[in-house]
Amino acid sequence: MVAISFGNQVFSQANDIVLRNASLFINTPYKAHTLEVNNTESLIINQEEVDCTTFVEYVLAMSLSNCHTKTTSDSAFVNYLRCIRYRDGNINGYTSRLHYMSEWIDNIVNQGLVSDITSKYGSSEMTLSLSYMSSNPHYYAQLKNSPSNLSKMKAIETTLNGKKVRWLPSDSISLHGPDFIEDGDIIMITTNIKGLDIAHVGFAIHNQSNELCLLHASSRHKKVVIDSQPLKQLLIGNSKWTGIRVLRMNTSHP
Ligand code: 2YP
Repeated sequence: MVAISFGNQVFSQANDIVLRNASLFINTPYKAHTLEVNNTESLIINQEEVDCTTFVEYVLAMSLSNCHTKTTSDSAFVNYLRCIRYRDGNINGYTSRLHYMSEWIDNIVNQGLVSDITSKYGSSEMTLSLSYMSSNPHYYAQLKNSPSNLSKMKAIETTLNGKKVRWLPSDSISLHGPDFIEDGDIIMITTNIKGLDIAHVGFAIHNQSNELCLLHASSRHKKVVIDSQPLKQLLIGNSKWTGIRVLRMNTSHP
């Protein structure tokens, strides 16, 4: 049994490998843009400071490779991280990185690494309409400085648009969460921001009152935390957050 303590609460998880690995990052500082360090795209591993996405990527790669410690050398960890972060695992420039979470999901579902739980339990369907990055190149150094990357990103958005995905709107999420969500599941928060699909990601964890909470790299708390506010309250408190998609790591995977 894994006992995760945070603040004055102890979360005891029945050997949940994902939460065990995620808990290694608790209090790790939040930092955006840790992957934007070189002009040439390469596999960056920086577990000393994370954003919501790199936190989930490192924990998933650790859990898939069954290594229970932060590592930069374990070859299985490095291989899984590359497969998670890059389209079909191939690093080939900035646009080969999976920037939109909908494509990030498809990539690892297609590799058999995770299952899309909301494809089964999602009560609603949305049609992807992605344009955020190509419409806001000034937010992305490698788009602002490269017309070639910008045109590639537009083409990627076009190939992704029109795809229908299942999701769960906030009003169908209770304080204790839908029963199908398990501790360690990956929670992807959908958004109404124009041209964007997902606005934040983290892990599901139920607190001692069995309320569904997020273990996530929080820009508000400026570190990795088990949020004291249940997910339901976070969703109500953010008008740009509309609901969730849920993924689960496959314990038997290639
Ligand atoms: C991603 O943003 C970036 C990737 O380019 C980057 O901005 C987009 C569409 N993609 O490689 C990756 C790692 O840095 O981050 C994330 C961002 O969440 C931030 C990091 C957070 O909440 O900590 C993912 O896309 C997850 O949710 C969205 C969110 N981006 C925006 O809200 C624009």
